[in-house]
Amino acid sequence: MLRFVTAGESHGQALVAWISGLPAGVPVDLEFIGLELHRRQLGYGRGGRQRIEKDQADIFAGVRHGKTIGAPIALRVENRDWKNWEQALPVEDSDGAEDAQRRLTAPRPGHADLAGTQKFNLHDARYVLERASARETAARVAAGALAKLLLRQFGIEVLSHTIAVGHARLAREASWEAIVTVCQNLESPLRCVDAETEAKMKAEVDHVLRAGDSVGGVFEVVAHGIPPGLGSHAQWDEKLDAKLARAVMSIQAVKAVEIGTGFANAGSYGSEVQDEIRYDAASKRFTRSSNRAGGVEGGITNGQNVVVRGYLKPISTLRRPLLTADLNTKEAVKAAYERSDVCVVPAGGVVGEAMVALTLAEAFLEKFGGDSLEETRRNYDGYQRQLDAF
Ligand code: EPS
Repeated sequence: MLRFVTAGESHGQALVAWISGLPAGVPVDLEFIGLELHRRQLGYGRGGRQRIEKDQADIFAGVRHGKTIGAPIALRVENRDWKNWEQALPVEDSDGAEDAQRRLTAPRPGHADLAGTQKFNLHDARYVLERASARETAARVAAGALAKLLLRQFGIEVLSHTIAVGHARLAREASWEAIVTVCQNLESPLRCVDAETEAKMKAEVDHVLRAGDSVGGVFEVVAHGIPPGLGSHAQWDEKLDAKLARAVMSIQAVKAVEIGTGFANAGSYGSEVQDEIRYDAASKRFTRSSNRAGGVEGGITNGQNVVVRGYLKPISTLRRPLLTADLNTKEAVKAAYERSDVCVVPAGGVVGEAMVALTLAEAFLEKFGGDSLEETRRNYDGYQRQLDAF
């Protein structure tokens, strides 16, 4: 069973990820993990923090001589900003430590600040926001890179692109080749496949930067090379679309998830929505005329690309803050402002890739099993022969 958890606060010493259940013998390319972490840090509209951090994963368990050994993997991503926060967030208490605390008592509407302080009975939102922060997603991306390395052994790739920022939206479908190309271009400001739309997206970011506001958008994660048959229709909690929705919804600031063209499908007729079935004799596989289902039917992959969209609300930290009530005095005040990003859609996409890769890797290992990569491969190859003979 593939499992992963993370620990760490935004301005603590480090973020930590623990991932368990990968078979032994998966090659671990540290450069690739570093590249994934770098990709998450990019994007037009990021704040000053990304100039401080240069994320790298330090693996200290479960990988030896460049391969997984079947043991739990533990890794650490350092927070370089910690040196500026050691006094504010010390592990041990000491006399006078209170004076160095950076309290936040004006909860930001839309953030975990208020609900978290009430839940944990804290009269300072600092500890809540430290863990609610999207900085945590660096650890998810490192874990997701390991899932991608497993999937890659079977020809599966997971990438993402930006399809909307604020009011600017990509009006056409993107081919897999175009998504690959835009992902390879690390200079791409918003990872949008269409230059004209990207210029409009940049203008949306410029507008909120000037206005002291923030802007959300939509990222699309696409998984390519997925065999039919991952997930199951048989039980509600085995449905792959449900697992994908949960995984992507868990990303900070995501408030809606769509599989394929799910939202538009609800307002269309059946004949306009279902993807017609064809058979390709050369590859001995069933194909489709379109992919509005996003590669999942009945909770099972159908062999088409798996397409999952995450809808990000605008970030809740605003330079021109909204009104709130102070946690202690209960008086009306302006919400707290701390240095922050104004748009994180491209970064959200990279995190979406990690969450989709982890979910697909879990489903893949559920279907094919295997304690070693060789055993997983034998099972996978046997299934491909079954499909050939179907
Ligand atoms: C975040 C606030 C900002 C972001 C941070 C997420 O951090 P800071 O308050 O230190 O400037 O930069 O994201 C990251 C540090 C990151 O690496 O993604 C928040 O409140 O969610």
